[in-house]
Amino acid sequence: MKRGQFITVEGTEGAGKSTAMQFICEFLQKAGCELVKTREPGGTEIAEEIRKVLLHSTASEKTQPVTELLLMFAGREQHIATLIEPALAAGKWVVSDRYVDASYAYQGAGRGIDKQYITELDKMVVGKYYPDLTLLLDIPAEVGFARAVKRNAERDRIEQEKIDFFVRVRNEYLARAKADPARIKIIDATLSLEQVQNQIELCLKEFMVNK
Ligand code: Z5A
Repeated sequence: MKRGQFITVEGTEGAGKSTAMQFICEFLQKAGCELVKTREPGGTEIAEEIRKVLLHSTASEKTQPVTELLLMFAGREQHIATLIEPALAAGKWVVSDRYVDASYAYQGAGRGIDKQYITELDKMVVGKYYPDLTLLLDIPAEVGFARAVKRNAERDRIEQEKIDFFVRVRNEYLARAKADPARIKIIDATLSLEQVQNQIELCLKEFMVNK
């Protein structure tokens, strides 16, 4: 059985990931791919429980940055073993709304945790389950913020961070894309929805030609 392909979608707040996820999944399904749509934090029953602690805890104490990092990787371990690995082995395509790049961006650059610790967890938990393609929806923090405010949804614990936090997150995402241009494709998310979708479609077509 030919192994499936693993695609992740990343970006800062208000970049339009949810909208892009829908477009990507519809495009791949039309192309005949058998698909599993998932997300992080979350994706499996236990990982979704961890997500609740991470994003919507009502505890009065502060979540420590390292606690946040370890919970992200705990959920990821569960996600890989229970969903990602079996789906890929069965020849399915997995599309995840966020994955390991987010830990470098948010916990590394955002929270200031030493990259070396993240790299160690990455080796231990992710190992060979690296995405084949990552679409990075890139938008300046203030533009993304304005969109997110307009959307007017309830903001989770991480979304309540200040703008500087999201500037650091964006810069780390861009640095990672620069370091690994074969895997991480930058999508200009400031453009109209149609233009964003055109860029995504081009990347997907190019990716599929080589698969
Ligand atoms: N996190 C972490 O810290 N470490 C990790 O390792 C992982 C995650 C895996 C939850 O993520 C949090 O987890 C996240 C990072 C952290 N915290 N933050 N911030 P999430 O993915 O569940 O939550 P989110 O970041 O808020 O994503 P979202 O809900 O998918 O929002 P979005 O990217 O902003 O997407 P959207 O809802 O599609 O778009 C926002 C608005 O813009 C909406 O009104 C759209 O209609 C509009 N939109 C979309 N595209 C366009 C264009 N092209 N033009 C104009 N308007 C547009």
